[in-house]
Amino acid sequence: MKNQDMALAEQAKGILHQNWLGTATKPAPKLYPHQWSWDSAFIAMGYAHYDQAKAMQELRSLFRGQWSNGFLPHIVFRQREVKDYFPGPDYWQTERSPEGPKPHQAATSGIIQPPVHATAAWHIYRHASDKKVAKHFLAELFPRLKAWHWYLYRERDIDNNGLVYIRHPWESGQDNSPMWDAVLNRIQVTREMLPPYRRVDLNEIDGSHRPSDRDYDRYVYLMVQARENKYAENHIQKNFPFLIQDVLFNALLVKANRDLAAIAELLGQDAQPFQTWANKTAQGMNSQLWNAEKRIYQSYDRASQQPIPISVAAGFSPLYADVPTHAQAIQMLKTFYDSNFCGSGSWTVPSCSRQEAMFDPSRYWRGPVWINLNWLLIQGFENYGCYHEAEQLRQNSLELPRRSGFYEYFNPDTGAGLGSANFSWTASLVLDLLL
Ligand code: 2M8
Repeated sequence: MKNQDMALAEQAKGILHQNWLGTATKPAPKLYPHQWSWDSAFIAMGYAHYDQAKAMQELRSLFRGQWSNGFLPHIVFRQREVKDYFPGPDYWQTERSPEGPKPHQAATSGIIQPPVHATAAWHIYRHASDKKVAKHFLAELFPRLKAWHWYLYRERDIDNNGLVYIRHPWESGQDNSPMWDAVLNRIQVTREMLPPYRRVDLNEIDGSHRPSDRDYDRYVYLMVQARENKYAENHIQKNFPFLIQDVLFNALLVKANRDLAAIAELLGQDAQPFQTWANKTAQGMNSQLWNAEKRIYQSYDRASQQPIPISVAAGFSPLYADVPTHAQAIQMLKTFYDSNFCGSGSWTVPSCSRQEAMFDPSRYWRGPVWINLNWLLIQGFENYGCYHEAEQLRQNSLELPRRSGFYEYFNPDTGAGLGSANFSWTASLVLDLLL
């Protein structure tokens, strides 16, 4: 490894070390002081290269927050003494669900995040220095992973076409993506309809780099609606204003099912159910989420039964899960070049196409580069033999933190770091790219 790469890897390990809470890793020093679901999966994949015990611990501790119905919450509140995160447990009130954890067991949120966990578990095994211990770990986690995927298909595959829905923008992981604008605009909210709240994220970060207050009101509204329904999906689905069959969520689920099948095989268990789920979701994506005209996958607004005609970087994520045919992949590559997802003098990949009117190079999920999306697309390009694109994207993904630091996201025009400094998944995925 080159000296500059060695130095970058050491810095990345230092960040994970600083963000370690004793049993789990927080995503960022101050902005995100607890344990987040998909962050933990990405973080575990970084640890897997140099500290197998921590990698396993990261996932184990996350699954301690799992509900009795398999639901894996998007936050496990780790530091009960840390009050400065909004919304905390008092807002989620997950005790309203008979399936939520009891207060003495864990405090969690009432929404989920993209299912990268079986992928992380399999990744830990693949890179493990002690395979025996890693196999034992997989055997321990397997029932929990199965319960998690089964929850998704049982409770969220509303049309029985393999497409799992999300019911909150936070469930997508891409909170204020322009994809959600039209759907959120339909929701009429007044302050009287909301519990009093204060945004603590703005203590840390410039408001023009975060979601708007208008969006936050709608996030809080949707949180309250789910809790009023006691988190029972059969009630929530009836006429919830935000029900989306999201590309990224479903693509990651396809991949996670394939990885769960690999785990099952290793453990001598039946792998077929997970392959069947993977194929069903992949088919659902190809029939409902593929936009042949725009040559990219786009999410579907299930509440109003309409496609969401916005092109975002996550629209390429099906490449990562081997969902498109080779012919579709060639079409997607054209979009990658034509729709200003890349271009000379700019950093790839902006999270939203520059051709979209709502593209904003510094506002969170509306344009900035995110290392986790890049990491997915690098593998997606490799899957389809696009090694040149993969290598360019890899270089970009290393050069951004090298120049600007391990930021949460980056301005695609200037490469400047935005959001929180010392962000864990930027560090862990850089490690995965390097080691
Ligand atoms: C962001 O989401 C949280 C809400 O869960 C927030 O804005 O407070 C998103 O970028 C999400 O994808 C990420 O998991 C989380 C923690 O890094 O932050």
